[in-house]
Amino acid sequence: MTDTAGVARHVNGERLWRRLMELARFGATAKGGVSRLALTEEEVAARAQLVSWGAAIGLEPSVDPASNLFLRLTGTDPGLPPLLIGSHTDSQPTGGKFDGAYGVVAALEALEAIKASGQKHRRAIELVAWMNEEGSRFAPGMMGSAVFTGVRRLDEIRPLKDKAGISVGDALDQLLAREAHLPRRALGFKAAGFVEAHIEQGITLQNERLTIGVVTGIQGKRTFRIEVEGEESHAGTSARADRKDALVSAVAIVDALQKAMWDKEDTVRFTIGMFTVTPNAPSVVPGRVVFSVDLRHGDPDTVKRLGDAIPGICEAARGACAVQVRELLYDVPLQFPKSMRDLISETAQRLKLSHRELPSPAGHDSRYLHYVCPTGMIFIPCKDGISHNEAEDITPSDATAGARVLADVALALANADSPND
Ligand code: HGY
Ligand code: MN
Ligand code: MN
Repeated sequence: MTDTAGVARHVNGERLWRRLMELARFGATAKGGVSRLALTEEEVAARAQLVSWGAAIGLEPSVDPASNLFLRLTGTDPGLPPLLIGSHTDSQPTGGKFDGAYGVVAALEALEAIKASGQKHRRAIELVAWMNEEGSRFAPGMMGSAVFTGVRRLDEIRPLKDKAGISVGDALDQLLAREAHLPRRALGFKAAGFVEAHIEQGITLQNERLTIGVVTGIQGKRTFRIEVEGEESHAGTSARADRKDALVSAVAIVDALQKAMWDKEDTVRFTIGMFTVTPNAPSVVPGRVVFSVDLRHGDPDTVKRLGDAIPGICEAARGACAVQVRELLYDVPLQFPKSMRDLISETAQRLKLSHRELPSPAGHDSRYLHYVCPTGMIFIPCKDGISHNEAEDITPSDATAGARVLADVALALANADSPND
């Protein structure tokens, strides 16, 4: 095993924190968060900043047809599949400064530390910023990593539209035109492995006063779009008996779903986060309601049972309206390989950082990379477990600790064999 002890000490916590704060400027909100939706001007600017930081340390940029961005630190054997480290730069509309951004900036810091250490590594190590992890502007999320790993096809996602009717394809073409100066990369090259550093987005590490989370896996997730079709009519003249009120039906469906998904152990994660009423006018009986369903659980049978029940529940509660249920995503629970978990645990141990294994209730691009290469995740605490919220916060020391573990793990993997060699 390569002696990587010397790498972590080259991680520069002040530089890491400064870059995190600088990246947070792109899409900064008044409340201290970020709104940096996928494929927007804000994200183009954030990516340009990453490329500029990378250029200063000799990282070679490239971008694939899904606009996944790569910054490459070459190794002594360029023929080997590279190790990938990174996360995402897009955020929720009222997101925090660290969800995704921490993993990308920590990866940059790890590359800079590895280079500064002078330690040799056989395979290239590439920072990656995946396209549209959050799935907020364009649903479903994790589009860039899904296309990179073959879980989805690019021609399947290009027609999908945001609320303004802009397609992924048009937004992609615009961003890629702005990055015409960056070398192009084929879609879906072989990777030796993937490691993602991320904030926990939960409260376990804070409660147990621990610094590093060794992620065991990711819970299952199913997302749906529910469309309720009624009939617009005059609020003053149409009788209740004659109405096809899409809002009344949607509320009945939501109530029935909430009741069906309720569990006394409070382990089912059921969320209706998006809810649009059309025409959304005070004196018009709503003709159409569209809302999202996000269902998650750690047990595969529960995810199957509850998700499969959704269409029937909607049909039974629709009242005078019609209802259409579209499933957008069905991801089963997964466990990361023990070899990756052990490497992260041993590294945290050697760096004398308190740590424990724990699952990820939140979704990550690591899910799809897990399907094609050995994958692991490193968590750091986030204040009170708050995330997908402008108040999201971490400490500089935890941020530095996570980057130190990432740097050592990356160097070790860059000198290890991979099943993809
Ligand atoms: O929704 C998720 O779990 C991720 O944070 N996008
Ligand atoms: Mn994230
Ligand atoms: Mn997120």
